[in-house]
Amino acid sequence: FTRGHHSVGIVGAPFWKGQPRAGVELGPDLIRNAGLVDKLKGQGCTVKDYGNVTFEEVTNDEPINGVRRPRAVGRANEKLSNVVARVKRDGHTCVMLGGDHSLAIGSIHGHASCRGELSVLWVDAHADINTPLTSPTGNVHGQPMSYLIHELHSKIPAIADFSWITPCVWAKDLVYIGLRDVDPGEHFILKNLNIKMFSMTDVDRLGIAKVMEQTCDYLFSKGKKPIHLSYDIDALDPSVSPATGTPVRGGLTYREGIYITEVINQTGLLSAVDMVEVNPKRGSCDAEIDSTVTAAVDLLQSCFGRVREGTHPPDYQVPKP
Ligand code: HAR
Ligand code: MN
Ligand code: MN
Repeated sequence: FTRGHHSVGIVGAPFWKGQPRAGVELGPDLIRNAGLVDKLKGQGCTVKDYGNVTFEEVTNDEPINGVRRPRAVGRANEKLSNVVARVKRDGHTCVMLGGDHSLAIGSIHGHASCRGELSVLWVDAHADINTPLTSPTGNVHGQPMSYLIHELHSKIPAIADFSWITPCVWAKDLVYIGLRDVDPGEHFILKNLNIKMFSMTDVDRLGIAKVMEQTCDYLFSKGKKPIHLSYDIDALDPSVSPATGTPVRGGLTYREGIYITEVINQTGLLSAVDMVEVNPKRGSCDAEIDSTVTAAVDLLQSCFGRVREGTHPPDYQVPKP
């Protein structure tokens, strides 16, 4: 096969407590049941499935500094961080199947603990960079980047079970694509820290090809580092991925979404991927759930070398009659 010989390690994180809507914990098994492992193997990848992380029940998890379910979220991410670090130590590109986007804390932290400085590409309708004190909701899935950015460390209050988190990403090494629902505190942070972002307005103006060219030029200008792709399925338009907790109109088309992953694959630097916020309970029929799950699988296939033009083995011969 000419599509690259990726070694992929899959970790399921069936966790929902970074947001209030049940069902997102079903994401990992739905994505697996759609054939992810066999599809990746079919395109030439070596795949090891590490199974699902198990998370402890936490009682008496009252908010701290407005943060909801802080102990459950903190402990779940600490555990995930350790599992992702193991997957990276084993030499795989790590695929973390969520679960809600609070899990990016553990996924990026674990990745960085093994690989050092990273480039982070965050594909999402939302910036997920509220601090506990700017968050309008207290939901940690709207906050993960704030805990990870060095420049925001002084703005983070003490929270039980978050003390293990050490910032590991510089603001200059983060790029957003797909933004269209950003809170005032988040917008201030993005501008104040001069964080590179391509909102949907930028996708409209430039087209996705120039967005990806500029994304790669920008990230490489800061030095070639392992790429952590954090893909929230709500980056895609709700007509493509309706089964998600906080859909926002006017998102990426299926083709734009796939193109992003094709270009990232081409860089050869992809080191970890999160695929989060698939929530079957938010779909209103099977077709909506299928469309969302299929999109997640297709995006992951493109991350690992699937190309739309097709391919053939190097020794292929057209059969003679
Ligand atoms: N910005 C809002 C908040 O902080 C909403 C975050 C929403 N959801 C996500 N994240 N799916 O990407 O609560
Ligand atoms: Mn998100
Ligand atoms: Mn989102």
